[in-house]
Amino acid sequence: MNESIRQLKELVEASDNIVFFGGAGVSTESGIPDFRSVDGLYNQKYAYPPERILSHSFFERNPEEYYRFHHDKLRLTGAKPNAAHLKLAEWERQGKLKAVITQNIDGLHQAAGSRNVIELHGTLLRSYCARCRKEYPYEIINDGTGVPRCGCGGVIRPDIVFYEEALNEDDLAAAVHYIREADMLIIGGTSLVVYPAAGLINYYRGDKLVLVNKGETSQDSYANLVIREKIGEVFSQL
Ligand code: CNA
Repeated sequence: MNESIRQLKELVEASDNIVFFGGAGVSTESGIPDFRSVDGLYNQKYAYPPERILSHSFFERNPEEYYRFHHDKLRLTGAKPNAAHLKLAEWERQGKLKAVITQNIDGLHQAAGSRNVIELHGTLLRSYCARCRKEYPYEIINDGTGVPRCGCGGVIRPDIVFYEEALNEDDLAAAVHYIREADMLIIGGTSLVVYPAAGLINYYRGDKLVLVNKGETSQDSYANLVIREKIGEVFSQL
């Protein structure tokens, strides 16, 4: 175990009010590509940039093109939680961790056993009609092809937050609350460029801000401890 991981281990052992804030990098070791790594979705070629395809106006105007992308890249295909998801769930069971705040939409924190998960960008595990709001099991999108339609004629959509859409206010308020009250904030697997989610970390008031990210982020200089390694590999040593 290297020195910075040993420091992280000591901080975790001494805390009983940890909050974790994470992003797509938490799930790459489960086989789900992120957006901004070299092999991430933003570096693959599509007719439109992914930010555009994943926007509210694009979904409304081009549901066929949206669903081509969705079935190709967002379909859930049985990924399993990795050591990072599992360790966070274990800390929650031990009463050490109060909340996981995630930008991910893959449901892997809950699959690992975490209960208090704030999904800032929604989840692929729920879907509903964009016109009449009737709810549908997620398989109607995940196991289907083409554009899924409701009995009312509306297009069924995943319960994720598209670009141009607002985050759920209750989720945002809860995230602010947990971060503000946290003794230790661990940020992992996020490039910290998607707002307003990335701005939430400014609510942290403590002196145990730990960043675990493969690449550099704009917030590295504010952290008390920076570990530039794979989060699953790091957490498997804690
Ligand atoms: P991002 O912008 O793709 O950044 C990911 C960050 O994680 C990068 O800085 C990488 O260097 C880093 N990273 C990648 N793998 C690892 C690893 N194993 N260990 C540590 N760090 C790693 O993703 P963000 O989450 O910051 O951006 C927010 C978007 C991405 C949200 O809206 C998500 O919904 C969206 N997204 C989610 C998923 C998912 O649910 N699994 C997948 C892809 C994109």
